[in-house]
Amino acid sequence: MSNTRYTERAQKVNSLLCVGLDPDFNKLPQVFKEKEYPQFEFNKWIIEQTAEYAAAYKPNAAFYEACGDGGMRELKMTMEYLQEKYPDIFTILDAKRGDIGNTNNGYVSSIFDWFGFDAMTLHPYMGAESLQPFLDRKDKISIILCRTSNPGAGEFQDLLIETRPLWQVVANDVNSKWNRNGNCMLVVGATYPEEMKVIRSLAPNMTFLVPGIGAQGGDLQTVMKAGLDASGKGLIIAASRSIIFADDAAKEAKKLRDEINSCR
Ligand code: NUP
Repeated sequence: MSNTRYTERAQKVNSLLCVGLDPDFNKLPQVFKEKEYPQFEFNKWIIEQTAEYAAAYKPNAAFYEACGDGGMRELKMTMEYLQEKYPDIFTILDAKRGDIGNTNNGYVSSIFDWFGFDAMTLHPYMGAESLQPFLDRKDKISIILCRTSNPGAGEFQDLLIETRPLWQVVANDVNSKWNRNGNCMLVVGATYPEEMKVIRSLAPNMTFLVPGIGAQGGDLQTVMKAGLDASGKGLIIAASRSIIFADDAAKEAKKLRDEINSCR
């Protein structure tokens, strides 16, 4: 099953940590800004420091798109570097894609095949029928937004559909209908642990990608209690800024990996 690439890596390094590669150009140390490939060189430096603690890496497309064609090239260089040096580390492109089916074929070709990512984030707004090109890829993972971490997440996600909020409908339907190939995961923000508890009960065996620890203030212990599955797994704990812009990225990654493990 496609899910196994994540679980095998998590097992191998005893870690549920995902380092977010969000190299906001303005925040890069000056030495990197002056290089020919600033975002790539920064990522390479971060990867070298954090790889032993990382089960996954998650670049967010926005920070690369913001740098134009150079950014896209450096995202590709980052992927080539990971594939060559750390082929067993799970890779997620955070881009929250989703369009009509025919157009989604383009995203599949680009993100899964050309870049070679193992997984990408998708929004469910256009329905399972539209996402079929992603869901049909048994060798890749579709990570569906369920309960996002942002303060205004509830504007639509809390709207009631008969008696249940939309985020519960998404959790339920992805678990029971969309996941026929066993290749779906859910995005569940660390800032909403009560909702996470409910989502775990609706989708007991599904893996959650959990952003919101670190810069967004999610509480790790509460999240781990709410989200772990029955086997003490089922979570990908993602942190970007709090690791990559720390004074010592290796120390910060190790600390978070250890804190996660002490809650398992
Ligand atoms: O609900 C979400 N919240 C969120 O922060 C879904 C996401 N994909 N993200 C992404 O996770 C966000 O765009 C960023 O790439 C990362 C969180 O970064 P940080 O707050 O750890 O720096």
